[in-house]
Amino acid sequence: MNKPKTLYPGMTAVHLGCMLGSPRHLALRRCGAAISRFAGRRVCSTMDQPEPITLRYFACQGRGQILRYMLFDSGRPFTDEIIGSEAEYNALPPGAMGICNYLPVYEGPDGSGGTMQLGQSKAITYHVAMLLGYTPATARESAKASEVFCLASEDVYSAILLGIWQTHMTGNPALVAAIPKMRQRLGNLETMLGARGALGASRPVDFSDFAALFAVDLIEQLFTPPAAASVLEPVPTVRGNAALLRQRSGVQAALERRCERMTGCPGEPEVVAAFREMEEKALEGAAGEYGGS
Ligand SMILES: N[C@@H](CCC(=O)N[C@@H](CS)C(=O)NCC(=O)O)C(=O)O
Repeated sequence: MNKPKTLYPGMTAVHLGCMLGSPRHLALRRCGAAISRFAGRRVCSTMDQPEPITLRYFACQGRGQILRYMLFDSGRPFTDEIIGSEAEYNALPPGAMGICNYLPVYEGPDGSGGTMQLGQSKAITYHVAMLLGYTPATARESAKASEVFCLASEDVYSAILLGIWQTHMTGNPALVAAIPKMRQRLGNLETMLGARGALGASRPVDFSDFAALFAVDLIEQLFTPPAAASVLEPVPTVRGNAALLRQRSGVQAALERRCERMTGCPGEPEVVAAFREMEEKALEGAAGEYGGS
């Protein structure tokens, strides 16, 4: 047997094999375009690709979801390459995971007439946003979009994704510990988005809006419906913007194809079920929590 490849500390390719996808992930899904198998990997691509773009990522939402939202929403032809099994992971050609040896990886135009490979989900977000017209026109607006993006990604959705991982790996209720600040963080998101103006009325969609949408997505997937409603009720701009984005055909295409798993954590269903037993306790701690991360 091959020696397992080390992935995260304390985690091996054997874990990866478990963490990658339920049978649903491994099935071919409709994507409103051509679906084919290429080099053993599941691939969805739109037709008539003038300049190919490939997004390569695992069969989970994780650090790929806002990229998928942007790419689908743009209508730009791209290949959504989903690595759905350990065998597919092991069959990746050298260099497919980029310089960081991580996914997601972007391959496509560099915006300067050439092509490039890019790793790191945030760097990919900034690049794809620039390429596809999701970067605000002024430096000020761009900075304000980054502010929203950083809050939504680091303080909301990465906290949830890492909480799921840590809970699985340590057996501690790390997810519960990540939740008390969610109301405060969503409140900050509400203030920031409110200050920028509601989508459609005063400004076009930019990359940060997809990050805010994904934050809402994760909260709705993680909590029971009443708890999600109680967290989202006080943030009408966040909810309203998410609802507007979900009406867009590209976002709907991305949602139709959305991976079932939030993370690739092998124990995610159990972690989430256990969390729901404790969600009330987690939310009780939500008042008056400041500082730290
Ligand atoms: N900071 C990186 C983190 C990427 C990352 O942790 N990727 C994980 C999957 S979500 C991965 O590729 N794990 C496989 C490995 O470490 O070999 C980013 O934001 O892109």
